[in-house]
Amino acid sequence: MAAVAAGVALVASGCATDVSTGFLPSDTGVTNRTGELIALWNGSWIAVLAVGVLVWGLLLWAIVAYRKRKDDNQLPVQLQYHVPLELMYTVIPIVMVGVLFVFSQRTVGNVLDVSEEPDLTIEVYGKQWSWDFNYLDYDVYYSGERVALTGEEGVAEQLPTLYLPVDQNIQFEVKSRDVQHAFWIPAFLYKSDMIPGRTNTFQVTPTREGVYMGKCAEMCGEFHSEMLFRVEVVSEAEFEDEMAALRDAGNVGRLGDELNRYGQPTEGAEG
Ligand SMILES: [Cu+2]
Repeated sequence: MAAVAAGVALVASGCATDVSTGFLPSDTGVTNRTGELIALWNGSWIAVLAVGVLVWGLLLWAIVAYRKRKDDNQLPVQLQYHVPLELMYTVIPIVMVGVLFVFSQRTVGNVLDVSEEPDLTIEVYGKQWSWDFNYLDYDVYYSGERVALTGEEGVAEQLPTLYLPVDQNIQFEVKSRDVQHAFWIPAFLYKSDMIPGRTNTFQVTPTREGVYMGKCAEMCGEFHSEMLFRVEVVSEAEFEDEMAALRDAGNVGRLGDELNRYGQPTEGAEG
């Protein structure tokens, strides 16, 4: 009962405090996807917690109500091969998994839907241990270098920076130059594997200006932990300035497959 009480208290206290930093995530405004992703996450937790409370309650009830009493040395009624009971505890879990599957599949389907025409396409290469960003519509690129985490001040500002214009539908085409990596902006609540020889594609519209952190989410070698980047979601005008700055710096063109470790070509987008 203590565990149940603690669980209920945790949920209750989370709901009572500031919603944006509460027990359940609720900051839905970072991208056009974060609302439904948070709804899926929170809905799943509420569902499994409800099932948990029911199961713990039944367990405790059975333990207490059917405990062995003094002078009671009879075996209780035996229920093996009780077909209705066995059907029940086969069918109910299947239904529960089915419900979680349907909701997950619906949300993932929306996140992976790339049928809309993007406003902007950015090609991202992961490489041991940094990132290349090709802004295809502007024919400019940025080539990142690993920044050693020395513990000194100001290192975060030196990280490779990916610029994104706010309120534009951006198509990401993520690839790898060498081994498997994963492109992850935690605040966007989505990560995409980067697999040598393949292209993974998704679209997202950042809806709030700000600075976010990005990282590699697939153990990829010695300096995996330093494979970091910054994301700046900026106004259209600022974004144009950054593109012009890349052009002025001579970063014209695209860093393509020819720089891959084995020169392997990357195949087109797969759904
Ligand atoms: Cu990596």
